Amino acid sequence: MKLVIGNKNYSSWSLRPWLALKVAEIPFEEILIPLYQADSKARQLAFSPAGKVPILVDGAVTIWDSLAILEYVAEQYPDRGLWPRAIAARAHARSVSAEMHAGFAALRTAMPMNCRATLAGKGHTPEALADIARIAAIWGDCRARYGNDGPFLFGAFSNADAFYAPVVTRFLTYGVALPDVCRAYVNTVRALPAMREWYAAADVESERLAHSEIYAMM
Ligand SMILES: N[C@@H](CCC(=O)N[C@@H](CS)C(=O)NCC(=O)O)C(=O)O
Repeated sequence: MKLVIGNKNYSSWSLRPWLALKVAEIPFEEILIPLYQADSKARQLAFSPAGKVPILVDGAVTIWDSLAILEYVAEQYPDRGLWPRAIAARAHARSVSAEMHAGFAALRTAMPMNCRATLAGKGHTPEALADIARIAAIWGDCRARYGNDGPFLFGAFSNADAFYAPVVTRFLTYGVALPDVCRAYVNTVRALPAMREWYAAADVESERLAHSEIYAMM
């Protein structure tokens, strides 16, 4: 399988399938196309007519949306437990993942993913804080229900954690105050070896994307 992704520092959608594949120990070839360069769109379009990353290519099959990719990988590797095994927990995990996939626009706008930056206090708009409160409620509910089974949202690592991993990076970058249970969850995700690998690669990327660096001094 080939996974086409964008800049590790900035591409929140790319982090989701990359992290799930790494944690599930599913081998893949990474193809990184830096975003918003002169040739980026043409290079993305060579893999998918949607022209966005991430894109998973598995032989003749191409999947070009993070949620669709994670569904595909979970079906191809059912033994990896990428969705919880119990039907009620699985439905819950899909609900919180879909809520992330389709929502939290205010958080995304005010706090673009920027792994290597330290922007404590920036982007704390009322709308972003409302999104953060909802995410804290989701995480708190998951940890209360499934915490006995492990340190992730549904106990063991699942696609739901992959979906919220970019939010974890945002909370760290923008110094978001969180209840203890959410702070512990942030630390758990950040400490994953795969997350450390992603951050280390983001640190040494040279591109600076103006549309993500919204708090940079002009
Ligand atoms: N809904 C898509 C969103 C994909 C997306 O917006 N990707 C961004 C990067 S994080 C992108 O490719 N932007 C480059 C462009 O639009 O040219 C998914 O879940 O994969």
